[in-house]
Amino acid sequence: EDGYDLWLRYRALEAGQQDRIRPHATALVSEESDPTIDRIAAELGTALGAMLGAPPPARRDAPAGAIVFGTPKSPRIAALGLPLGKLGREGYLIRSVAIDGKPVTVIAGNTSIGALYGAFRFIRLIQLGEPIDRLDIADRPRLDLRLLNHWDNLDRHVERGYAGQSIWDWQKLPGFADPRYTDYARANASIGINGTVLNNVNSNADILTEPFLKKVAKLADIFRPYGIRVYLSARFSAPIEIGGLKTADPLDPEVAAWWKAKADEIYRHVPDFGGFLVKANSEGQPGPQDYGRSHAEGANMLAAAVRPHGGVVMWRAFVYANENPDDRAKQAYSEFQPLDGTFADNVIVQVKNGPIDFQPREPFHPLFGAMPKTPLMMEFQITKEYLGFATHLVYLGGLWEEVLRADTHRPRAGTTVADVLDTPVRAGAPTGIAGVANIGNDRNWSGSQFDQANWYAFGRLAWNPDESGHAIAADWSRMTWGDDPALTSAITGMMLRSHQAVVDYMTPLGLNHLMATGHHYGPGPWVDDLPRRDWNPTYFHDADAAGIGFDRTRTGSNAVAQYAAPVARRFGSLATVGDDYLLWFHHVPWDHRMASGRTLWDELVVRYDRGVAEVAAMQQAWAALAPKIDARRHREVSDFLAIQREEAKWWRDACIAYFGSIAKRPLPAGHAAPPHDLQYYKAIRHPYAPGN
Ligand code: BDP
Repeated sequence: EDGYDLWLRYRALEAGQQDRIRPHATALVSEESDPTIDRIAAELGTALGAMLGAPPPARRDAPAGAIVFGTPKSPRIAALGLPLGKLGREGYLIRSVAIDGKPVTVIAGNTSIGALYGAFRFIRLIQLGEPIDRLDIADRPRLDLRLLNHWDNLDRHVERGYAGQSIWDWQKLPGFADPRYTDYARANASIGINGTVLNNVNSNADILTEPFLKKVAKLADIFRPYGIRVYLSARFSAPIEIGGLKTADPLDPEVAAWWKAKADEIYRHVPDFGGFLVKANSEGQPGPQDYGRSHAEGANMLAAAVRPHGGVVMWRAFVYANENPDDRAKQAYSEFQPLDGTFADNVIVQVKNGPIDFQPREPFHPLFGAMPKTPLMMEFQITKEYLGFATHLVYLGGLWEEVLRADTHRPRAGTTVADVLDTPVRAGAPTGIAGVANIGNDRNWSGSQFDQANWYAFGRLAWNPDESGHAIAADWSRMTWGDDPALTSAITGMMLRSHQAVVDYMTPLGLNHLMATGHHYGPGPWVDDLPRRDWNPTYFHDADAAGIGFDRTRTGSNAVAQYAAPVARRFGSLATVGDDYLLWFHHVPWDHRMASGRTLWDELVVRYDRGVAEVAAMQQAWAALAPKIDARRHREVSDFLAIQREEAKWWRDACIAYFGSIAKRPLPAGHAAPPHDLQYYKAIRHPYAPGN
């Protein structure tokens, strides 16, 4: 096995289980015909065929044990009078019912897409060994837009991508459509993803030209039956680059007219095009501020272009412009919060989970809850840009759960980030979540077997942000590695500890942004020579002889004030901030007494060692699973864990060597000095890091 099958692995069930399922899978029955219904029939056929030994036959009548699927357009389903009213366009119902006195299972939605999601859920029940004889399940997604963001360039290089090249083979499209596009759509539909932004936010305007739109249309045609819409990252200066205009000023009528015509053209190719994602005035990208206009003026102009077609504009709040703000963490809030209420109603502001940039751990972004009149969507990063790339085993379900459950106290205590996301700001306002994809053309899709779990978990949390990261990990493990309780408990154990492990061996206690120059991979906490202050790790950790940490309290940048008062008080006080965000918000003396009773310096060392030890524990746990796992995948993971261990050690040694040179305190008893001096770690040059 090479991992290509993902969680849709559909291995034969053991005989007893097959015997239990077969009486409830005697036939596949549908009275409708549309491309999605065809896909449901195919998926149920493939899955049940593989798990039971033979696919149930398609039949027009509904014999006992049939699986009847579709919408109320099917007379049989309509006659059941199912309570589909509250399930919306994408919800489904799975029920054990009687038709003409015969027991059957009905999988129904208001649309065939709803039924498709129901079918994937039904398959999952069987994969997980759940009983299927007395089913009564009703479910619908909590968020409207559940999107992947591909940071894929048109030359197939993937920014921050660690799984090979882009899966979009633009050169061969539209003439040749890799069958893999269909498997991509199946996998996404199985977890409820309903949209995909095909190209990088650092966008190339060429994607909006006719030849590329034909390629985009081909992908859209493949994805449509799976309920997946395509979106594109739009380059704000496209009217100049491909339109021959002299300006991209959003208030210039010619510019607005150009975008309107461009949108009309896109919709001629892709009638259900989802809309644009825009990175503007950030990291050198063009934007409305180039013309003295606001983010809202830029977004609204684009929104007007797609509005007649029902499209949206997702305008990113990740602004990291070429000025030197007093605190980088404050910039998005400072620029966007005052614009609340000024965005058109088909604009959604897309906010990263934390205020800096996908660090191993960040407090939740202060914009969540602070723009009550503006739809905000979450941007998570599935690709592990700052978490060891594909080789480090880090399960992100826990990190995301932590963010989604954080209490914003806006407007009141108990309003979590998830609540902010899934409560429309007015009737009909869009809600959503995006994940920066970790998918490439590697056979295993994600660059590592375990990174598939992050794609999977993202989809499950996008469907229901209240799901538990633990439960999702267990489901994934059972479908990916085999349904054996000992295996599941060992694997989920590794996954659940893995996030804290990477935090500990890279950036413990609220530290962040410590990587060396040119990549986001290895350690470089000493780096202080980059032209912008807020590019340097020394800016982020601010270590000196007295202590370490970025003072974001009132005595410092006062970034805490961007949070609701109770949150600001908690983060702003040394007594209540807790270990996780300590050095994010405070500059703390090296001898500060921690909750553990240790000094801060000792605790830092203990954390670094704990992180490395956790990786060693994962290696051991994994080694013990060899008899239960196919050789190829087992070896791949073993090798990756060995790389992770070495690199965790590298992070630990380099950071302790450097911070020790500033703290000038002895290592706590039982903790070894780094094997080399600081110069050695400073001299390490990483020859090649993918995805930059
Ligand atoms: C940073 C990445 C950079 C992205 C940027 C973004 O390093 O490659 O372009 O975020 O989100 O994390 O726009």
